[in-house]
Amino acid sequence: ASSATHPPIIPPEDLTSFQTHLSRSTRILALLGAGLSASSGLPTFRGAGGLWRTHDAMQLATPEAFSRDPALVWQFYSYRRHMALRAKPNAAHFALAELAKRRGEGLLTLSQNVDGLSPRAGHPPETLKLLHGSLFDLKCSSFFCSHVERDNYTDPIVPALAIPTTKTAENENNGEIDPTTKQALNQLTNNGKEENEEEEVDTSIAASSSSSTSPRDAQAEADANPNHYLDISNPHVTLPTIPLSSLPHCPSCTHGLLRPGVVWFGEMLPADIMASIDAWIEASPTIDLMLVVGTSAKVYPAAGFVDVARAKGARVAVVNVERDVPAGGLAEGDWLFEGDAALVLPELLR
Ligand code: BV8
Ligand code: ZN
Repeated sequence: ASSATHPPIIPPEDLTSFQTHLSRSTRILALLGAGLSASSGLPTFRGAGGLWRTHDAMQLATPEAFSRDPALVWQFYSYRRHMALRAKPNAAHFALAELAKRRGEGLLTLSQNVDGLSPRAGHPPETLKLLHGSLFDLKCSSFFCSHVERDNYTDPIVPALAIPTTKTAENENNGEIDPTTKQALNQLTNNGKEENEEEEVDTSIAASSSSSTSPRDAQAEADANPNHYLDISNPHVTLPTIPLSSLPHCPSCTHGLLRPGVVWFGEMLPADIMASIDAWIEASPTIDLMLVVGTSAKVYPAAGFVDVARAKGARVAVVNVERDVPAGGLAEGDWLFEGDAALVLPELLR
């Protein structure tokens, strides 16, 4: 049964030993992954979430995919921005934010997530390192241009990326979404308001990605909700084709294409962020506790910080719905708390 229905059973002796250690810890490192946001309705990379339409998300999150088909990659990221904006931080995001407020420099949080939910939970930005960037940052894809935009919450960034609803799909013109539709316009004007005003469009977009409904079911579902976002993660739903000219362009240089401000596979993690993490690690000979929340800890160099913490004496506490533990497994004195982070973490950090 899914963990969300059965509250996790945390063995009392493990809870006590963990909370005793937490209270005595002065240097804590946390590594967060997609599992932390699973209860907020955002699919993880593994399992069903790893597919978007017929594409492996890991393949789309690459510079090669962007240069080969920038429109498809932008539709993938625009969809994820749309989902993340409609998702809400869950109890685990808030519990971590509260611990970070209490501990200040004593807790450094490394998040692999790009969904913006930890910042929206009020996690103090000075001790939150977004290792893989953010869906809401943009940067110019021209090698010679350094244009960067932070915290751009406009959804969609450009009218052509508006997620089609059955209505807009009707008056599609040459594959472009009609930017004059009310939905496309109020999306544009709705730039960055945290709580999007109730739009007439039903925003209950399917949270599960690439649902396997057949073309007929997808059409029936769309017909049943006349003003409903099409679930463009569903391969049976046609994806509008977008000409290059309609994609976001850089305002600073000779109109290079803007790209999502995330770190793709094969790309370096931001050097300034890595330097600030190293400075925190070097600031003391020991690390007391390594929290590993909702991540398979298989993506490097992020996962490497678990080994760094171990080497400095840290005991490791894993929070995961499965027995998905970092490479090298658990050592004597480590903890594995099996369950949904949204249910387990508030308990642990109380
Ligand atoms: C680099 C942004 C090179 C984009 C992301 C072979 C061996 C070793 C390394 C490599 C290799 N081949 C390639 C590499 C390098 C590669 C890598 O590590 N690949 C892995 C797959 C082997 N790394 C890179 O490419 C990095 N760059 O190495 O550069 C270089 C070096 C020098 C000079 C130039 C270049 C860049 C990596 C960053 C990629 N970008 N994200 C985007 O999001 O679109 S990574 C992306 O995938 C996420 O950010 C995240 O980090 C990762 C997925 O991992 P998780 O977060 O763990 O999510 P996942 O779905 O995997 O797992 C979810 C977990 O949660 C599961 O354990 C599940 O059980 C659990 N869970 C589910 N529900 C819940 C839950 N837990 C609790 N509660 C729940 N409710
Ligand atoms: Zn530029």
